Amino acid sequence: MCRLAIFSLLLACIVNHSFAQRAVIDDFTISGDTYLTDDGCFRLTEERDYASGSIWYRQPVSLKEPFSIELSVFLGCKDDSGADGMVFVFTSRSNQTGYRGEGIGFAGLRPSVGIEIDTWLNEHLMDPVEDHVAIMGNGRVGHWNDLAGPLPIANIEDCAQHKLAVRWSPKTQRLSLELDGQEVIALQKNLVKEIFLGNDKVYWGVTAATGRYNNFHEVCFDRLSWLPETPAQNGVFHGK
Ligand SMILES: [Ca+2]
Ligand SMILES: [Ca+2]
Repeated sequence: MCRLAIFSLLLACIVNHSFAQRAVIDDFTISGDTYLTDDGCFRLTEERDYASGSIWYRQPVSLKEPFSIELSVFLGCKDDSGADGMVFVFTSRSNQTGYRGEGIGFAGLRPSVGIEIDTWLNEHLMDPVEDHVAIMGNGRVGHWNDLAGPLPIANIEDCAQHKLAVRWSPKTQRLSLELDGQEVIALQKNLVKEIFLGNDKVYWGVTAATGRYNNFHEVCFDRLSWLPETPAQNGVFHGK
């Protein structure tokens, strides 16, 4: 019975060219102020000024393959006075944290693509008043450099976990971010050629930072899936 189940699973994987995995803690490196919490998540910053942290998946992913990365994030409980946010990052060099404060641990990392969730208004960076998302290139956090966005989102410093899904399709060259099941921002770009100088192998990670104001920032890894290109087939292995 068990053998049959395993065989069926393997067959399903082969037929659908899809594979998903749950990571273990050892699959990640951590830097800065990050530590592992009792519930198996990573606390990137405490409610403390001028903190920063990041986690990085040890193995690179290939941008020649379609995949999705699913995470749960927590951006603190302070709406009015909470800062600064989190960034999901692809980069050629892993295990680094960029500038803290308004840099959200992403500023200065290059070559890179970052999808930010920004919770603090920095007027000189042309931040929207609302919490917002943007897709940024090469560690540049001023919105005049954005690859996509900025786009406002509902307050995310609500003391609750939120589901994130980052999806990449090499066929359509489309990178997207879903927040709680809704797509909130997307970009169509040849990332391998235009950002990573022809290198398709990139590391992914999540950074967070605080500055003169702070909040808790926490991330839990849910799954990494290599998916078929056709949307109709997606979701085969999305059940936990
Ligand atoms: Ca907010
Ligand atoms: Ca900001």
